[in-house]
Amino acid sequence: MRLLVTSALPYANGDIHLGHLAGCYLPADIYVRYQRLKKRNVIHICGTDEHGVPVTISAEKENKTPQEIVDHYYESIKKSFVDFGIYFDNFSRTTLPLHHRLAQNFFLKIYNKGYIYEKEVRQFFCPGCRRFLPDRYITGKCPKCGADNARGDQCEACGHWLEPFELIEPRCLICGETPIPKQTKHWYFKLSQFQKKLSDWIEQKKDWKGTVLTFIKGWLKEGLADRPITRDMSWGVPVPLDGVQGKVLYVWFDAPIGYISSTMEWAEKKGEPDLWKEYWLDKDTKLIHFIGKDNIVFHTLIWPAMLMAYGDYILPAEIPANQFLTLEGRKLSTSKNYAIWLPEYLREFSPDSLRYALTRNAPESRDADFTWRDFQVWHNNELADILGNFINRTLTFIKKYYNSSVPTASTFSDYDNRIIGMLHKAPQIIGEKIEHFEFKSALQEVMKIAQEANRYFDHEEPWITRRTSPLICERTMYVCMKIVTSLAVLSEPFLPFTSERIKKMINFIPQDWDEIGSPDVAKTIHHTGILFQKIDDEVIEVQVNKLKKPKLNIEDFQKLALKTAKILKAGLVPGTDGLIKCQVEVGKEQKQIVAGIGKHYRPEDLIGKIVIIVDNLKPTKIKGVLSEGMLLAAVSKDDIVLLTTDRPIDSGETVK
Ligand code: B3M
Ligand code: ZN
Repeated sequence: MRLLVTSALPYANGDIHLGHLAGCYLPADIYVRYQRLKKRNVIHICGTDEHGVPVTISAEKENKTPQEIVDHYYESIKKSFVDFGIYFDNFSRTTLPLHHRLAQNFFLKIYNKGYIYEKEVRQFFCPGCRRFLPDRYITGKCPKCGADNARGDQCEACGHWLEPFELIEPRCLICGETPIPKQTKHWYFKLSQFQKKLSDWIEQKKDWKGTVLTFIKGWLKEGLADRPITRDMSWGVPVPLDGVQGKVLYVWFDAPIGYISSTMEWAEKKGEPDLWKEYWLDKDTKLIHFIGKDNIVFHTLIWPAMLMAYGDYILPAEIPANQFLTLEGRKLSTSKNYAIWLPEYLREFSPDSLRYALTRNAPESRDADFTWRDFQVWHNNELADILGNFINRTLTFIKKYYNSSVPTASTFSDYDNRIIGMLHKAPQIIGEKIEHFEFKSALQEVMKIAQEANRYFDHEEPWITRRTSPLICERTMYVCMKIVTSLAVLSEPFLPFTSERIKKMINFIPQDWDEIGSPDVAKTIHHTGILFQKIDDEVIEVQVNKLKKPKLNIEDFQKLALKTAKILKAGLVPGTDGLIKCQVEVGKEQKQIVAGIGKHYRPEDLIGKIVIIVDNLKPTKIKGVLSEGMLLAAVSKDDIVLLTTDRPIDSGETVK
């Protein structure tokens, strides 16, 4: 048996965030690491999805070419996966010529088999940009909830899926003009023809997740409609038909083919160019797609139908899709920049702490919420106090009292035997859970061992038996080392960096999942160290506050009346060493503003300066002194610098 594991191809238009990790990459990585420890034939395939409107919109927003955008994010995404310990056998890109060729051949083959037909349709055309607008290039009011800025395919506010023509007061996202309906031509995939075949196929998937099956059955019940698989754009895989120009394959048509092209690239790099065939053509391979909730319909219905239409390839055996992750109770949003971005996280914290939090609270069967507070509590009270503590107390004890050489034992108490029995059973219990995609509960089992271990250590009191009955102490420490050795392996799929550190500390590298139960134990302690440093409240507070900074609409910004003002008089507020009281002229008006700049400016140096103020703050008293506005300044760690204008200008002018 062979395992071909894929993770959804992330769009190369932004970095990876927490939602992506919890949705598919982390569970996939745990699964694959486990399978490797079981010595099974497994490969993990991924790559960036570099076509489609998400990429071209980002390019237009950032004033770059699509190529520049995908080049940048390909590198950045790839690196952050490595740093987070997500291991892929191949991480490809859908802009590779190999992929373009394969996607075009795929299209042609099912076209020639009669599964694709041409159709005239009406579509929005922007007179300003002189081009047809894909769904996501159109915005307007949602017909359902009335929210502004609904996209042409979905309203983010209420979640309603829609057609561009349903939008109220539609506008072009790029130039703002009102688009007009115009005739164009597209190619449709005959999805409707696969209704029966897909239903029969899904019928056999009784052990798939309930959430996934419910979703699929809903679609099947509504009846599958044919779907357009081309777009009027220039960025993408060109439609491979003679005389056709300016049309590309719809991104969701070419992206899943990326799983195959990435496997081909892997085989080529390995110097065995035909090896991919074993994985994609042989019925003895189990194809497993890890995906997030929003990708379910494409992977469970449309993609299998494409594969059925094509004919040769195997169909997915498992599609363990997760539900959504929310962040501090709110939906993650890339466009509103409301997320925790992986590269940013990794600059401050260790990968395993997040791997732990996201698995402990995985959205496996329902949506889950990530909070920084949980993250801190779990890191401190579980990783540090339970797992880290047990390993540290065992290793330091052996180092101190046995000169780093692990004692041996031959007779055991009932309690010892219970612990040893638990270790023997653990690989199977945990393994089964992982094989059923129950990662959360598998991790709980690992932590249960660490918890039991601490209880055992406390009960045995080796710090006492060391003097009263040395033989018992030796056997306790032997059993403790057995636990440490087991934990080093059992934790590997979940906490690979920690596992690696433990193995180094004990000079022992068990590599095989099933070997853990065997009597083998590390013989010496190489070094000791703290595995998890506690995370302080202040550190967490900074992160929580980062998320609180809301994004403003232009209307919000316009609420501020920013004005130029001239400082007429200035003096220290008596009894303070940092407050300066300024009389300022704002056009024809005069007002008093108190500012905390006394450590960086002398009052006399301020007189005559043109500064920028917030003119419409409610008057307030600072240390008993009236203040009717605010001076704007740039603030660094050890300096405060007032904002002034680039050229002389009158006071009272608008700043915007
Ligand atoms: N790029 C959507 C996403 O990133 C899409 C997945 C493709 S998997 C073949 O959520
Ligand atoms: Zn336009």
